[in-house]
Amino acid sequence: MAINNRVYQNIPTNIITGFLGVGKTSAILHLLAHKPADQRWAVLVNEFGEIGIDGALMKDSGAFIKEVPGGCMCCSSNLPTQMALNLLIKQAAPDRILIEPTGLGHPERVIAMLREPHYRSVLDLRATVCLVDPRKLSDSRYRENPAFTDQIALSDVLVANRCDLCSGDEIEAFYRFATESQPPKARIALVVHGAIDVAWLDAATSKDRRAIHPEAHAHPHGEDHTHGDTHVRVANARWDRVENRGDGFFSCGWRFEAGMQFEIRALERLFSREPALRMKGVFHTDEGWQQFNAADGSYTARPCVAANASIIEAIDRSRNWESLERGLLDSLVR
Ligand SMILES: Nc1nc2c(ncn2[C@@H]2O[C@H](COP(=O)(O)OP(=O)(O)OP(=O)(O)O)[C@@H](O)[C@H]2O)c(=O)[nH]1
Ligand SMILES: [Mg+2]
Repeated sequence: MAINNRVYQNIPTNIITGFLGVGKTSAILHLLAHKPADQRWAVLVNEFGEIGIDGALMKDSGAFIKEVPGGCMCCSSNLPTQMALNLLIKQAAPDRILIEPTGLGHPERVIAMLREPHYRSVLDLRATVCLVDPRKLSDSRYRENPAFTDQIALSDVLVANRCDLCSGDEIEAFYRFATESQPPKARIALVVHGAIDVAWLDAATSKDRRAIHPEAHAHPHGEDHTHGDTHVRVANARWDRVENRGDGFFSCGWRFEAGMQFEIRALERLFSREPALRMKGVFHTDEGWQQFNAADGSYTARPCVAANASIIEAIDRSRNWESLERGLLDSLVR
């Protein structure tokens, strides 16, 4: 591919998959911190919610980041993703590209898009890495979810993350499951906080991996899959909210102008009440800018670089955002 007369060829590219909140962004941050110092890496991140948060979470990583918010990469139409990818290649001229699809996304179409003739000589698609929380393997709500099972099935490298929260039995069950996978995984590993090894990105790939639910995303945009069918409610000049839904999940994002300040203690109380299945945000607080990140019943909060606005995204299995919104508004400094 030639962009501005410069030819880009065979850029090593990896997809980092895994279900909502498993630790994909943590893994990418770990990889960026451990990459060869003389290389420039770029990240393409796709989020289910309309307000991208991961870009802000990775802002101080030093890498070139591009976000495609609002749906999953495969069906938020390939066009915005391809445009973002082309721009990322042109602007960053990267030595490697890491791609984080949404945790609710089915990886098959993403892999197919990257193998299209247009990208064949540009991208060198290396190992697909999937992170999985071993505790979820025994939960039928996850095992029956096509995106969850096919993220695992289509991965070359299968990594158990969040191992600090797992029992010995859960780790053992993961290991048994992973070693029985066919075709065999190139690498099976146990980590915490996404501490994956840079070398695993170049593990052997296999074109024989097949999706268990190939039909899962081969859909016209229908009743239960309305990515892009967003609902925006502008509350007033200082904040607004935007909703989306698809695959049985609902998302809601809020944007508060930077001049509005949150009480950090009130946010801590709000996040510890677990108001949604997945919630993350970047807030201007009375103790500076802070990122909050909640998944699976616990949350982390840490200082971060300033953003243009406080941004919050929540994902849940039902759409009832009123009490969370009230909680956010009640957390504002008066
Ligand atoms: N206890 C524990 N927490 C972890 C681990 N890995 C990640 N986390 C935390 O889990 C939360 C979600 O991590 P992310 O890296 O944002 O997960 P993600 O898969 O990128 O999330 P989405 O992009 O929203 O799907 C954060 O608060 C992390 O700090 C781990 O191994 N152990
Ligand atoms: Mg993420």
